[in-house]
Amino acid sequence: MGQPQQPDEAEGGSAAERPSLGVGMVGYAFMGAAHSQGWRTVGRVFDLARRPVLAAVCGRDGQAVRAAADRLGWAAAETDWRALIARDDVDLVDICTPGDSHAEIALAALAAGKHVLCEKPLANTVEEAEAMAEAAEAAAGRGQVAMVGFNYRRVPATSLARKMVAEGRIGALRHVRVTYLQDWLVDPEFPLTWRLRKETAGSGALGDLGAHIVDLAQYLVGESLVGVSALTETFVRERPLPGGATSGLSAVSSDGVGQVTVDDAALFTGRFTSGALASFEATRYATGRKNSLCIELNGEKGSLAFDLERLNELSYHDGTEPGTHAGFRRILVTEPDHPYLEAWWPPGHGLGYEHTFVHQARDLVNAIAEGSAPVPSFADGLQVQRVLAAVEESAAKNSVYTPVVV
Ligand code: SOE
Repeated sequence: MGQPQQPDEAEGGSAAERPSLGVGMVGYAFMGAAHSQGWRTVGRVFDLARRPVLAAVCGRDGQAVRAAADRLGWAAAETDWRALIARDDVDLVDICTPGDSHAEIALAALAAGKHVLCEKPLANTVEEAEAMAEAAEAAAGRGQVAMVGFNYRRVPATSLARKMVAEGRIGALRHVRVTYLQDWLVDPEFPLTWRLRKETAGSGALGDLGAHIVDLAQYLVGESLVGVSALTETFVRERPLPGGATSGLSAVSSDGVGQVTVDDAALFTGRFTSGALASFEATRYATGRKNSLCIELNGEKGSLAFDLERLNELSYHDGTEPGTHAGFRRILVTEPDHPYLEAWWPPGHGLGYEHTFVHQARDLVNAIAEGSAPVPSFADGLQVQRVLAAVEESAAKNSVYTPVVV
């Protein structure tokens, strides 16, 4: 079994004296591995008032979770999330499971007095998200914090873009254009995993990718979407079960195949409070696009553009410059005075996807240490959930403009 990760005590010597923050994580697949990386690294890079300790990881399969604990650096393994929450060495519960268990685990953790980090989308339904936001608000009064894992806010370039929008560098906003494209479902023989069933995932590309871009757009703009018009589609409606008819999903199938009950793609337009217009595309069928997230904002005075495949860069056009030499310029976001970068490498030595989870851990630990409210809060996660619900409602009515219920 791995030992709890400690910050480098040789440097400065004081880190080990800081009060620890015991983390307990539920789930250890892709997101669990990414969060583990964040927890392992954060105290070694950033100067934190609390010292994160990877106390225990939880999963249903005892052998597999013990192997994951060793691999990912967790001190102990649990097979029941209730036992994880009950541990005295766990102060913070990090939820990295499919959406169908977010609400139950988060509500129990908050009731037990723990801080909570929950992967996106916050829940599978608006009702669950409402209960979670309500519980988080009550827990805040008891000094607990709850945050949603919208990690793309934590790319230095997107944080810089937010700062530039807030400073008025692009002026009054007119357009937002966002796409989040993947292609892992193009093959009709790709198996029916939990992500393709409504009861586990809530929705498909909409909740998985759409949730990210709705949050990112609203964060960058600093406003909420007030209404949407949407189309969704499920291109391949039946898929082979993983492992054939004997797999855990066999209840939903006959002859080794099962129904896809979520969307494969979601397209929608939206309106922000200020009247700015937005378009969104989230799909798992964009052949050749692996994890392509692009966002562009056009304002009266300028434009900003970000591409996750070039995440150390931000494009900026200053529309107030003389037309003779105006144009988009590439800001290399690796300077020490750029967001998060004071603690990393010398200028020009870029960061990657995994650093967003380190930054997420930093912001959460800081909020806990300072007793401040972390963002995105569960209330922010609920608002995104309401946008997703409006998208589904609009799509069901063939794109009728649907207000986001506040
Ligand atoms: C889906 O393919 C997925 O893993 C999402 O669940 C993540 O949130 C996203 O960051 C990458 O893609």
